[in-house]
Amino acid sequence: MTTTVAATAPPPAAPPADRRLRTVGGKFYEPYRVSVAEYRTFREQGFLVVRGLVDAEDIAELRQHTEDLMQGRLPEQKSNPMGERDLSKETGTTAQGLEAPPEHLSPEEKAQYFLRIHMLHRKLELHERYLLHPRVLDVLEAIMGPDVLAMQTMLFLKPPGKPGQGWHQDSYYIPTHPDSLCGAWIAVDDCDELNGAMWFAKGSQHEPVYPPSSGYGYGDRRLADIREVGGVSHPDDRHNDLARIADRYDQVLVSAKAGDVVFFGGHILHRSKTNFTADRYRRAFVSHYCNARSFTQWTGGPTDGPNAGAIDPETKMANGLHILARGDSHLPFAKPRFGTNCAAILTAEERRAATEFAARAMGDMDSGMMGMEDADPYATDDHDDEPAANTPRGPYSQARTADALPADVPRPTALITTR
Ligand SMILES: O=C(O)CCC(=O)C(=O)O
Repeated sequence: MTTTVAATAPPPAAPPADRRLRTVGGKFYEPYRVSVAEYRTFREQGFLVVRGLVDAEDIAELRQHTEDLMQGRLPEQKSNPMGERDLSKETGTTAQGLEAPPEHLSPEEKAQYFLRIHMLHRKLELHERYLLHPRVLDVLEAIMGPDVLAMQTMLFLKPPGKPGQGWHQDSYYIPTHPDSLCGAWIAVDDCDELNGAMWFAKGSQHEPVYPPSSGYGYGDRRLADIREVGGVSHPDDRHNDLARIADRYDQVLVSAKAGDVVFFGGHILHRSKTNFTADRYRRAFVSHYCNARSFTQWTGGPTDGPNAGAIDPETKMANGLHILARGDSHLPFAKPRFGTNCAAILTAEERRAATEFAARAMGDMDSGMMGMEDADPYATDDHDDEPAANTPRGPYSQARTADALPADVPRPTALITTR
């Protein structure tokens, strides 16, 4: 008797890294390409609004999630009942944990128990997925990347009547060196002046970060005449010293539709006000990122449990706690706990392939170019999209790899690869 052994099918080829990074939760996300105008807007005014970046299906998922969370319906909330509180004593920065509001309350009262919850991407798969949303990362990659480290998440529920957060700068709370912090604020509800949309002091991104006169906070203390500030984030301008600095700038209200995303750097002064409506929520999913080549000692929470050992004992570097979202880094980084596709799940080779930018060869010191030699000696138009019609195009510009050069052309010591 002969036994036929079925040949084992080879495992399916892994999809190319680019496609894998764009597929999150089984859904493929079309790339978003930032324009030059958007890049300039981000630099000039300190923030950028990208309309409709997150689609309606994702917003519906986020909204349903916030409703379940406010009603205490998530399985993760069940074992953590919240105590009764005097809600009138709470400020715009009072944060809750992953707790269930007291059972006996009405649905409206339960919702009033929440203003904001931080760092749920370390506990809930859904939050990790929105922290690593491919289209949000597309924008970050272009404006502050290309190497992007995902550090923090906050879910703002802000039901009717709840206070906003007064003037502040985000790098005061989350310092990175070099300072490259950037926030991405996803509107889950439409928002305007009445329900507490964000305000920005347009142009204040050029201000240093003002350090605290006491308590938690960081700032540019090396500047000779920097002022220490009190009351940062206090919603009443009379008690918030940053209000005097914000008053030097145009203060711009950023109304948004659900799915719009607001990007803002760590120095820009911004605030939100009370939700003055009786019946509209102002929910937002907010994440903070830095360039993955920046060093940070900011941990974002307890450093025990799964985080133990991620902090460098000598330098106190905490990069190893934060997720590499795009690109690569020579510094440590974490993998996503729930396995969301992002740069951290790629192999080192795949990451490197995506981050080889350009090469310049060390050339002849007598050439008058200080030892630097253009990899493509014929390249004369490194700014224009289209070269002028009469621009000489040499063999180096036409052949994109050294192998493709005609045999009689001298090989350059290095060739810029254009992808
Ligand atoms: O959404 C808000 O009300 C404030 C958000 C904010 O200031 C921030 O994310 O830094």
